[in-house]
Amino acid sequence: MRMPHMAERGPELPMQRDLIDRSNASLKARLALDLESLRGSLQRSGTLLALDTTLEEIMDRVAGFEVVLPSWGLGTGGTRFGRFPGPGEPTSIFEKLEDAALVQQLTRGAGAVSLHVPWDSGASRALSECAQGLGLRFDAMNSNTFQDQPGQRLSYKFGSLSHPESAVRRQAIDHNLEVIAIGEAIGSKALSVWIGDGSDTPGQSNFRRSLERVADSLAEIYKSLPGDWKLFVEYKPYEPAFYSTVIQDWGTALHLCQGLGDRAHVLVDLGHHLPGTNIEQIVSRLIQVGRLGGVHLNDSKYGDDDLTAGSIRPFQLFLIFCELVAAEREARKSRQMSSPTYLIDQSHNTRDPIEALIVTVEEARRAYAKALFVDFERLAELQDASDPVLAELVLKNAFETDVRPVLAAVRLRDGGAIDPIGIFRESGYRLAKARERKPDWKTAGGMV
Ligand code: PSV
Ligand code: MN
Repeated sequence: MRMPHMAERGPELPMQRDLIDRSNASLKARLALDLESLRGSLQRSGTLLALDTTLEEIMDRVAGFEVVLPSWGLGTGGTRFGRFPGPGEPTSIFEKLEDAALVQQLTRGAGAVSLHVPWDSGASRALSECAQGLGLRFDAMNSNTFQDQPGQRLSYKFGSLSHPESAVRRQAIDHNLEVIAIGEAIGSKALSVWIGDGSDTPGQSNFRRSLERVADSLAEIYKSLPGDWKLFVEYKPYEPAFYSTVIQDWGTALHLCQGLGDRAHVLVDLGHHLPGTNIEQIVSRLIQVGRLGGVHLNDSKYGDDDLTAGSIRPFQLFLIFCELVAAEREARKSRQMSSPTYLIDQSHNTRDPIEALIVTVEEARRAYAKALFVDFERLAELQDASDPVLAELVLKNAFETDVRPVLAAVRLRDGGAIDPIGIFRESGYRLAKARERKPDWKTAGGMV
């Protein structure tokens, strides 16, 4: 008997199809009612007419909106005080891909994974085959020169791409080149660079010389970037350095990108801002100058950068998506801007990482879907008429639209789950994995 090729039989997915179908069947009728009630309310308010769209068109746009899963978010992260991995967590990149495929199978909104090297190690061919077999793609590659690895020749204790010694900078540059090579072999098209370089005390390092050294090091990396790749430069105000960070804000990241060339873009990690920062305005500025490469989705309450996107400030997330959707609309007309990459970058310390990621995919799509309900033409008129009250109402009306039926209907239509968390719990996936996977307390989980 001829064995069907993978492309014919489709990917082998982690969750049994009939479990999803059974759950969906029991929830379908209620979802249809909820969707019709939303359609009715949008018709009564004149929203669909004003936007010159249909609920089906909105659903298609939401279905096309995907986020990338971070390999490092598939295991328990932890803080510097400790880490509490749960049973059945992945112990290798291959097991992480299996869990990522489950998130994608249930949500249908996360078909790609971002790798972090050397946290993720595996032969390129095996990685490609595994991802392909699970129906996943690889997105941006992340280098890591913010830690020393066992057996590493020179230390990054006093910096990597900005280190005063050229040999350390060379080692860090070479690491980035290796990451690009791995990425090329597995079909990635972007390198994200985030460095922890900085200082802990005034006088420790020279601001200008450190930045010049980073610019020179990045130029070396950029020189070797394949023609169809992008370089993302990520900024962060502090941590691990607590006095000064070399790439501390979007202005510095933009300065570096502009010095590098057209394929260098700024990566905005939502958690990498001091409290109160107007992140939506930063996003807008970067769109305006054509340098927004991607967004790392997460949220922050104090100074952390690892809480679940939308869990603390959902209105801010919505406003960020308003900027992105407005730019998308304009780009669709002028066919300009290539859309930024949306990656999740958060650490799951007490929640099951799979559940946290399922929730985050939903949160990102929720913010995106709500932004699709903004009447941008009306908003522009009100802005020109200097009418802040009605302008705010345009945004609030969209923000308060309950898009849950849209999100669930899109998942159902695309073969996912109406109730992904419910199915995940009912399936006993973790328990089954706990029997199969051999936890290694040194390597299991996320940020290790
Ligand atoms: C740093 O805090 C960061 O946001 C960078 O994107 C890293 O690659 C990631 O988190 C994982 O530590
Ligand atoms: Mn990040």
